[in-house]
Amino acid sequence: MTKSEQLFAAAQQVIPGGVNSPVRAFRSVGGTPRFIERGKGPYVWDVDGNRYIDYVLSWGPLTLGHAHPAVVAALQEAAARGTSYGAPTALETDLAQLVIDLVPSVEMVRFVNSGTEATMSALRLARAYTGRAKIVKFSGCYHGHADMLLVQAGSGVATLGLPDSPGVPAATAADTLIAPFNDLAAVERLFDANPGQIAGVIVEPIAANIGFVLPADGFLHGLQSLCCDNGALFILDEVMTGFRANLGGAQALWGLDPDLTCLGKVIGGGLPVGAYAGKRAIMQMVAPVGPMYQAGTLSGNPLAMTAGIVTLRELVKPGVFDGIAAATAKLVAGIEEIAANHAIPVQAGHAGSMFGFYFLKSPGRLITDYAGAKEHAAPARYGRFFHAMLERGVYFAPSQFEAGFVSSAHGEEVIEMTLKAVEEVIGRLRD
Ligand code: KE4
Repeated sequence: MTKSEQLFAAAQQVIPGGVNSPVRAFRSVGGTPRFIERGKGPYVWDVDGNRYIDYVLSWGPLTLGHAHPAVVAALQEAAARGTSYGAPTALETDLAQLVIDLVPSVEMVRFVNSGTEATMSALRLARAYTGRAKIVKFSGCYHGHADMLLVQAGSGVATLGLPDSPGVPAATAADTLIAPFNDLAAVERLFDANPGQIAGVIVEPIAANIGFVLPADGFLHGLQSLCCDNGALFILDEVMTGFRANLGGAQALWGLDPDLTCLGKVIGGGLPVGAYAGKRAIMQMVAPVGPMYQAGTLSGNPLAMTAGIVTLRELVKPGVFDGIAAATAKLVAGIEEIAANHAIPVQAGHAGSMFGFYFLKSPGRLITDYAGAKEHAAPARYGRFFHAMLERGVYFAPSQFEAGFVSSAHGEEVIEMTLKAVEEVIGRLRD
């Protein structure tokens, strides 16, 4: 037995499925999850000493790669002053200001401890601000595991093929209305059928929890207009796309002006952070200024703030973000070229430093929403690809329904090594 196998067996005795987040369990690709011992730059090493080029990067946060020297040094210095005070610090103001400076629509920020808390709180705020109860989300989009959002969700729910989670009361789910991603007419019908009842529409600007599906032209601006016309809040869940699709998030890339934005991942630099943010008039509803309650023992934690500040300050340095975006574009173009040379149908996409690709059952750009991903993707082929790449030291997401990420530490040589492994593997994928 490998050490990962031994550790996995032990972990399953005391932790459900041996993991603290389902998608880590390799359930959809099979095999034993690799237990990681350390990371540095673009690499992680498992407990058996195997090195991998990491394109999971903790599911997005590590835009500077693992153990960036500036982040580690700042955390060591901050920890020596104490790890948490339960009282305000200047660090929270500094990170809030960085977010406000970078994300066009944001005027105020509230920090929480995860993306789930961010979206959950943003929706409570939308309901408080509008006095309405219903929300709209999109099938396959994943906004964390709050009850009202675990309705036709993506990510681990899609990976495990779960219908919807038991334990979510029907009454809760009843206020969550669903539309297909990229289907503006369906949202218009929901507004017509629920006049004056919809508090907000929440959407991932890129559907990256069903793999990687870009918005159709006009879809996001259409949603924004529908919300404005119907008195509902337009909420962008940029937990994943924030500081990845573009330095200012997808809203900067496509010129959107959401009422609220949910953030996480990158702003914590690998420590637990989330945030909900947006227009001042709306954010002033939040306690203690306003009546909408939300709180958290470790919200704005000085270590998490420190890691987020250092990460964003590094990311905004000239050429850093553009360098990661160029490496990402080169990776995706290489995968597409190799697949085409071997007549293996794939559908790939990228935006800034995030990407994704589907192995398809037949050629064409077929996938525009969750139903399309389930119909046209070939997850068994992806599983074979995943393991063949793992054997060659490349760690992609252990699920066809997840996106991939590149960091500033993924230099030219690392991308070349990855594409060389893709070339070795992809030709053998024929069924
Ligand atoms: P967290 O609660 O996991 O910090 O964030 C939830 C969340 C919210 N919104 C979006 C768009 C997200 O992608 C996520 C979490 N992303 C998944 C990966 N696709 C986290 C990985 C996991 O669940 O282990």
